Amino acid sequence: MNEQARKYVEDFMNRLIARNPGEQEFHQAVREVAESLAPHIVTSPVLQQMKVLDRIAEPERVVIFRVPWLNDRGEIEINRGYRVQMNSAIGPYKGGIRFHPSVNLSILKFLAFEQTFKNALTTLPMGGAKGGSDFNPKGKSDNEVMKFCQSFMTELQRHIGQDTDVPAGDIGVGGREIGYLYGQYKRLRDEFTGTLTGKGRDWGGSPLRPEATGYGACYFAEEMLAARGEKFAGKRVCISGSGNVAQYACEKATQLGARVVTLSDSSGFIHDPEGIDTAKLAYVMELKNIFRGRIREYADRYPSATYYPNARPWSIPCDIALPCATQNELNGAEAQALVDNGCRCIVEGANMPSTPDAIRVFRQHRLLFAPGKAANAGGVATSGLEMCQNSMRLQWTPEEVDQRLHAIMRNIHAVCVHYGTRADGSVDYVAGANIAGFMKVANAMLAQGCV
Ligand code: NDP
Ligand code: 2IT
Repeated sequence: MNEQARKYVEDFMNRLIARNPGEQEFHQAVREVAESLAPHIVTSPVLQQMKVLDRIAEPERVVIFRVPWLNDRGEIEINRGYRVQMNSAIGPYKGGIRFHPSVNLSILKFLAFEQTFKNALTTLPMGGAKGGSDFNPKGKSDNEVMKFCQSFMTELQRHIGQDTDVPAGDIGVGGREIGYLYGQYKRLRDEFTGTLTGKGRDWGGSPLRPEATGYGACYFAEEMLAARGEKFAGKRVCISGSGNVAQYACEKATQLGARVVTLSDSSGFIHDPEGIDTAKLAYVMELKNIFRGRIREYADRYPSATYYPNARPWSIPCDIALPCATQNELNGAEAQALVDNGCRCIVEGANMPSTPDAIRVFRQHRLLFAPGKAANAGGVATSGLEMCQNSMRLQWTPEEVDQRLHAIMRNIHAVCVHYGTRADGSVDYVAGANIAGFMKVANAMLAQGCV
């Protein structure tokens, strides 16, 4: 980056931090994008005059609301609900809902900001949003989760709609929660429309939406490997998380001939050197999705595995790493350990799982590194396909959805290569994704004037 671009980033970030004090995750996500774009913005008078990046970093609307509900003991509990409607330049607001005790405005603004570029990369007409609550679903009964979802939707329903804002799942929000949220939406609005995605297959959901994020990340990894003449087959893979994204990343990597050796949750990780095959993954899905158990129990069931409490899986030697749990779950020292142990490819299933220090290490060593906004876009892309099927009042076959998902991931890879190829021929997928996503949103904003 030249001096002029560096100064642009620092001035821009100083303004952003002053306007949004204390929002560390939001600052982190915006800085990465600003660094990728600065060399282009400083040579473009129109992008500067029209303050496109300044406008993209300011949410169009943020709604914050009280969510009161009655627990099973009849006591009142109070949570805070949010919806960050970041950008609607290329389509209705679109993005997931997260239920986790760590949820705050900074985390949801970083997620909504990332979502804006990710959705642009899919080529489907979707703007960027994110929402959620500091509600903790762990240890809650089905009845309590339903009561909470109904109260949350009682307020959220005024702010969303099939042509306005279409939420979906994220951490702590899966098929069960989408069902309760949709039931209450339909009851209050008296309409059966595609206002939420991730619905059940029998009531408007798209085939393959549950699988799409994990599958898509593996399709993206396949493209990166192919560009270097390599394949998934025979590779050792470390995955973090054991939720929706991790489960289907594990399934697809295994189908492609790799051996997945780790999974984790916020309490620790399991290492199974023999590999987490189809039967073992079926056990994990039952454990996590039905019994809502902990990954520790895997090691009780399979003696080939060891459980490491309070630790993350990045010390285990692997060829490919797929962080699929949460933001900032892979730091600089862990990135160096991956490199030292021979890992050559990191594909982010989660949103912003690698810290800036970790990304510096990956770049320095010219590793194949795919940022979440490109690699995990298969989830929201398939949500876009669900919206399309809902509008047509039709349902495609799993094969047709898979074909479209695969084509979308291949196309995202191609545009990252187009915008991110360095002078030495290697690909900076971070710059590629940021520039390609930005161009589409920026051009729409320029056409639509000062709004
Ligand atoms: P789930 O709730 O299904 O699973 C989350 C997993 O990550 C669990 O294993 C959870 O462990 C672990 N985890 C959550 N928070 C933490 C934490 N603070 N520290 C360590 N582990 C943690 O969520 P998803 O699989 O849907 O989401 C995972 C990631 O993928 C998120 O970053 C999400 O934003 C991203 N993503 C999701 C998409 C989707 O379609 N669902 C699409 C694109 C990205 P525990 O049970 O202990 O909390
Ligand atoms: O981060 C994400 O892309 C998601 N949680 C999926 C959003 C969606 O609307 O499907």
